[in-house]
Amino acid sequence: MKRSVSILIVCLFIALLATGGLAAPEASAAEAKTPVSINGQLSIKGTQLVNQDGKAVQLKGISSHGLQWYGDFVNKDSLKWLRDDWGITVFRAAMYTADGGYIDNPSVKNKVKEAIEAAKELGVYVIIDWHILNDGNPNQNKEKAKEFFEEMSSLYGNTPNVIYEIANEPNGDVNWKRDIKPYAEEVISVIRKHDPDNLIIVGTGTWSQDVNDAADDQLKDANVMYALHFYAGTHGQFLRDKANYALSKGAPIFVTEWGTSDASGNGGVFLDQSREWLNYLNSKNISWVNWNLSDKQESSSALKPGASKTGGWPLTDLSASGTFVRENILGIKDSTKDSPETPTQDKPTQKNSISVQYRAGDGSVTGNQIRPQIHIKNNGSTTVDLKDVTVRYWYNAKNKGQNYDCDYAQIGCSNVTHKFMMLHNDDWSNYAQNGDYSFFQSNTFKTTKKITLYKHGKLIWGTEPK
Ligand code: DCB
Repeated sequence: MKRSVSILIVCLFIALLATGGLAAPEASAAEAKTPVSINGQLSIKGTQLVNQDGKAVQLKGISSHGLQWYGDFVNKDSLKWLRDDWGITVFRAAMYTADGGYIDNPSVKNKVKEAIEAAKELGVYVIIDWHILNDGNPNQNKEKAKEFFEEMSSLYGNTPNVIYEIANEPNGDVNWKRDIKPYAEEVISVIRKHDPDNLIIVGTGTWSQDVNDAADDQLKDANVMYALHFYAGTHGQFLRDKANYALSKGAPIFVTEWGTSDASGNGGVFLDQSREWLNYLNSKNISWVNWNLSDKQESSSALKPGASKTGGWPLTDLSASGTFVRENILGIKDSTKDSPETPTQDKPTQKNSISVQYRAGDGSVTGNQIRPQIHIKNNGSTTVDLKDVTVRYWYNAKNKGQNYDCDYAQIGCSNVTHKFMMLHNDDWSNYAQNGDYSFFQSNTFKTTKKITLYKHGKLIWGTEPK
């Protein structure tokens, strides 16, 4: 009879060296990798968003709610938290034009500037969203839009952080050829006077669903993308079909807004449908931004009512939507799918294999130490000599010096040796400790393939990071 036997508990305690005294804070901040320091100037190749080296990138992040209502959630502290704890690479500043937004209250523009300044300091990309909605035809405030983007592009046209979204969601009696395309041509020519190359995203008809119309009659500019928006409870395969059509015509797509809710921003949440969408977007490498960062009492909001406006959110302050979105930005296991007792991955495929279970010894993700706790599990019936076995925990070292400590090992800490291996890894998703390849937040042991095992130096379990 075969039994699963846990043959070893190795608890590694790895403390990052304190930076004290050696490097000036400015110097270490400048060295830290950020999404923008790694990817630099973005551009379009075919339908794919690429970085300064021509490599495909998929940005993921979250949008503010209307800045005139929930602007308090947009500041350097909240964006820093989103970068470090959520792993966002892009943030969207949604500046409503109507409904008490920019047209009636131009000072809301200062919030956009604050978001851009913060994004520059933090090295994340930022979308300047001219959020038309009740004003469904962008030509209604075209002159104001040109004025606004004239200012934004002359202020920020030389920073690679900035992405312009010039018409959130055209809707109502509005037509690509007659209304949206001519508007876009005028606004693009204003932006291009000051900014020759940053991305410009153009909304499409029916609340940015008609990417097929844009694909049939594309803009000339080389770095233009078309906005596709969806709400998981309302829009399904028919809209993915439109996206496929647009891609087949060579039209690049950016999902600058999507929600786990229905199209009202409420209802649900619809996580199965959201998963289907995200699988689709990931399969096409399409960048996405979730709606929305606020504590409004509606299901699409990421935060529970009363949550802090400056980040630092414990997981208990995240709504169901916020929890799901954060996990999907980080690329960690979806906590709504598997109960801790029966992780689906806990079914090693190879016979007689050894596998790895892991839990986070320290749930706080921004500390100066990482504390992975690891089980090496023998799923077979033959004895494995542990002196032949190596386990690798993959993480991003922000400081040069690394310290190791063993808290506890079933076989005795003196029988565990360690070695730090430095690898060059320019995978931009790993810039934060939180985006560490092997890390995920779990109080219970779960099987993971992101901690690798070797026997005589040969990989026998898991998948190494690319
Ligand atoms: C878009 C808008 C966005 C809106 C969300 C959800 O509108 F770009 O501003 O956000 O999708 O509807 C919601 C907020 C609410 C707020 C409301 C009005 O979450 O708190 O009260 O805006 O400002 C869409 C998108 C799709 C469709 C309709 C709308 N659709 N819409 O497919 O029918 O009518 O707002």
